[in-house]
Amino acid sequence: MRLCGIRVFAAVLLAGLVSIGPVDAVEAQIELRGSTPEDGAALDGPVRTVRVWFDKSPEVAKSTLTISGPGNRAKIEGLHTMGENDLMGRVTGPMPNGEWTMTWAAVAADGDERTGTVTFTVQRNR
Ligand SMILES: [Cu+2]
Repeated sequence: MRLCGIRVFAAVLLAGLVSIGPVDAVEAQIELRGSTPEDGAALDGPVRTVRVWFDKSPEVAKSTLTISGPGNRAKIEGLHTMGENDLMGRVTGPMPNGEWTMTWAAVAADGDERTGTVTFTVQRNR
């Protein structure tokens, strides 16, 4: 599918994330393990796809991924999973320079639920 062009990159990223460390057994809630864009990223242009990874599989129908920033006209559409404990979507609409916040709310099959944010900046070079 067209959305999956970053799949190879994502697999490499995910392989790197696996080495982060053991899961805290006390923490049962679904946890964020990574994202594209990464939290704190400084981008030189708008993103067309976004993706977040967790320690377990999120239920797409119960989970959400939204984006907000200057003008608030960009939207995340077509939320789906690539079957790698992830949520993925495409970004439509204009994404002006500035600070953007991606807000995720994930519900796991066992009912675990958590929300969080990833922030990044867009600053075109010309
Ligand atoms: Cu995809």
